[in-house]
Amino acid sequence: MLKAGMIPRTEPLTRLPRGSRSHGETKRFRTVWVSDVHLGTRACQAEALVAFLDAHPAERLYLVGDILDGWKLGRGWTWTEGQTRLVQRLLEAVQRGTDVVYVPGNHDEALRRFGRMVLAGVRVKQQVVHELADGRRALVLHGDQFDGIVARHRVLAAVGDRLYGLALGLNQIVNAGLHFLGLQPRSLSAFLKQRVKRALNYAAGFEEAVAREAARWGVDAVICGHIHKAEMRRIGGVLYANDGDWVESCTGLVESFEGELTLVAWDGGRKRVLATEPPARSAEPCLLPALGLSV
Ligand SMILES: [Mn+2]
Repeated sequence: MLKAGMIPRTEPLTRLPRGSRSHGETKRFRTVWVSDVHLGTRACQAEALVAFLDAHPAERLYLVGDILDGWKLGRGWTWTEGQTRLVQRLLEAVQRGTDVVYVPGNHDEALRRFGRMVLAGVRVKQQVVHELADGRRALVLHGDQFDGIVARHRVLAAVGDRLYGLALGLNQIVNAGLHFLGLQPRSLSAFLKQRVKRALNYAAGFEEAVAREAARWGVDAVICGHIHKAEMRRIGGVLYANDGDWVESCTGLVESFEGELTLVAWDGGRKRVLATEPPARSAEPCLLPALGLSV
């Protein structure tokens, strides 16, 4: 698990007016986050991402992991002109004064060895705390760190499924015992069924595990990728934002100069707003404690 001391604070960005100009380019956003591009695979939507970056020039660009798919190296490696163009576009962003930060994921984990290094002007960070324009702090990481936690839930779910069958039979015996002792009967099977149903939902398990970790850090938000499911919602008082992917959904997260986050999709060359920040009052309780599963 991550250690508190390992997460460095980013240098706060200088507050600049909306549409600030630097290096001859008007920066229309304070920050942009993209992840799961999977360069080197056939599914990579490189051209779409180039168009997205052209439409969203930012002061800072976070590449939130699985940008380059190292797992495909030497085996089914696919490279296209569009992918070369995307690499050029990223280097252009550096030249245009964008602070490009690369947070490696599991498919480009070799880059994790370059943590704290600067490669071609791109800063490599294991995970980082980004300070939003309004002062809120957001933990930025790829998210594969939570696979183990979610996998353990799946094992528990499988075990739970077996237990459920057993519980149906046990229930009658237990309740007969409770009745004998003059206590209220309880539905053990219903309790287990609820647990199993929830644990089987991988995405929800992942999202909640990430949000719980962020809450442990005392940050206001967490921004990740990895599961290729763009999402922005409040989980237990933490704003969970997943910037999605560039193999299917073509989605990214942007921050305005006021510090407002918006989840956008690049749909046939056009921008479509997927989600804006939910108000703090719509906070939903974190469901993991209700499961009683320790993480
Ligand atoms: Mn990943």
